Amino acid sequence: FLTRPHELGVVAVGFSGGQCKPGVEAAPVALIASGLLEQLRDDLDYDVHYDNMVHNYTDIMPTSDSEYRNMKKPRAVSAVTQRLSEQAYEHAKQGKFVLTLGGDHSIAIGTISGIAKAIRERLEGRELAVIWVDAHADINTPEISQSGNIHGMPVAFLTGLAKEENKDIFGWLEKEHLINVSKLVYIGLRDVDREEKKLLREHSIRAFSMHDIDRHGIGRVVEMALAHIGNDTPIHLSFDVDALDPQWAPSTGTPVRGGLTLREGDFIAECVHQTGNLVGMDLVEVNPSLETSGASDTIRTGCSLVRSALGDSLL
Ligand code: HAR
Ligand code: MN
Ligand code: MN
Ligand code: MN
Repeated sequence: FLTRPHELGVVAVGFSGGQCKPGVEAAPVALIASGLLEQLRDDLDYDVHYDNMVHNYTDIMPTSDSEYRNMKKPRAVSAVTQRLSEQAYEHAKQGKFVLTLGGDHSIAIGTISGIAKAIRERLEGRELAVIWVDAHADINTPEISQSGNIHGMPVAFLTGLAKEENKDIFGWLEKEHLINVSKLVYIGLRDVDREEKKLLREHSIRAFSMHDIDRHGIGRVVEMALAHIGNDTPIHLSFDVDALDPQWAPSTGTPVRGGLTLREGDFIAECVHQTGNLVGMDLVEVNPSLETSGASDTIRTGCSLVRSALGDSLL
């Protein structure tokens, strides 16, 4: 009832402005060229709604974009995510599953805000839960960020921990776009900044680090994550490919050793699919121009994660 089961809206976002390494904007083309959408259509029977373009939003790029509150390229990231928010909203409002191929993780400000708003409208005020699979927490507010890169901040803006009045710099985010910290769960964390840890503790945010996965096993961790969210809650899966160990996903901007195996990543996605409550997914931070010998492996990994979230490999 949460989505029309086989209607899939795909948004390809060729955007890299949330961080400093070029190349991540080429990921959607690489993922699609490797046959991902045909697999979803032919093997998994989705009715794929794709506008056949990689959006880079050059038409709305600001001409000047100086730092603001310590954020790099704030106007560009704000404009892109605002437009993406509307695209994701349109798909989700029609009951389609929203699959977004990034791009860096700043784009989640757009996807999650748009889907959260659509879900509230379609399901009488229901709140969207988010499972954030990542080596990083991406919950820096502009002031505590060490880098100023907005891909390290999306969760802060989406939860309202970071706020800004200026409409050109995320001031377009309204209450209906935001998610509740109590409906947010992390899996895979292993590189969290000191000030971010403080925020996670202060707001009692449910987070499963690699340590927790080593201790309990991935099966128990996913079970606990889903139990925290509760039954009959619409779920968005925001999957940063750097959650996986660089062995499986070397071509990414900020790789961190000691990550998930490919099977653990796929398993998370499969279990979230099995709830029947998944309404959207982001796949982000694939950067084919880094570690070029590993690019094809990273792209394969990305495709596998998406297929798993859409019900592949379940008998
Ligand atoms: N925490 C660091 C920062 O704020 C690194 C963030 C890296 N982020 C991503 N997305 N790759 O998870 O800059
Ligand atoms: Mn259709
Ligand atoms: Mn991330
Ligand atoms: Mn990350």
